[in-house]
Amino acid sequence: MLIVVAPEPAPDLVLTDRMMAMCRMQGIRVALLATKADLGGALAEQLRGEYASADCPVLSVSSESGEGLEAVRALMRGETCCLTGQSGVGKSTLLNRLLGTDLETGEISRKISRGRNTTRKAELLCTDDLRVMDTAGFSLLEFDGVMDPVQLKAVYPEFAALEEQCRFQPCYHDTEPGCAVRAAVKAGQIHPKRWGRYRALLGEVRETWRNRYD
Ligand SMILES: Nc1nc2c(ncn2[C@@H]2O[C@H](COP(=O)(O)OP(=O)(O)OP(=O)(O)O)[C@@H](O)[C@H]2O)c(=O)[nH]1
Ligand SMILES: [Mg+2]
Ligand SMILES: [Zn+2]
Repeated sequence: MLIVVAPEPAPDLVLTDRMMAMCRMQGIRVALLATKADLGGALAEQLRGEYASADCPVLSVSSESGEGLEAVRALMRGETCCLTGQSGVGKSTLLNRLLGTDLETGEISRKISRGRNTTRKAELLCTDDLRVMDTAGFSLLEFDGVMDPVQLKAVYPEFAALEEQCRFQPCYHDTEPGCAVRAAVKAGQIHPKRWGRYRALLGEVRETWRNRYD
């Protein structure tokens, strides 16, 4: 799964982390594509910082200037891939550049700085060396169904090596005393924003779990 993020529309990394978690629960490998790099390189740099220990490649690419296209192609070759991400980040534009297709693309609404949901269906496109699906963008995404809260931390690779040092087992790496993950955040080994988003998602999963019999 190639999760596409752009400087515009404004990135919502909670959506990114939710998608990443959902993919990993299904055994799907993920990469982050920081696109529209022609608008500036700050986003790719930010993502490289926040996802440094998240076990996913971060690629910087621009469909406008052509920067990074070959690296994306190399990553995709020999795999069946899917592009996902907020509406308007440039998924269809990127595929047009990579495959020479003529998928419909759409302007971003100036007023609300959001995509217009131009792509409305998922379509698998194949060339000699690429198999890739374009999908409809979104601005909202929910976990489907009830999940035991301990399942969430299992899809954060940055926690794996630390876990057995936590004082409590199982530890949710939230507010527990003696949590090795929180210590790693304090020590700068895990990015505080990535951990903060994990805690937000954990809160949500717990809430659904608590109300599972309602
Ligand atoms: N500057 C710049 N603009 C881009 C780039 N890629 C796409 N865009 C613009 O971003 C807008 C949205 O592009 P789309 O390809 O339609 O975005 P999408 O992700 O497919 O959107 P949905 O189909 O709605 O999910 C268009 O106006 C594109 O021209 C890029 O690399 N640089
Ligand atoms: Mg599209
Ligand atoms: Zn912990």
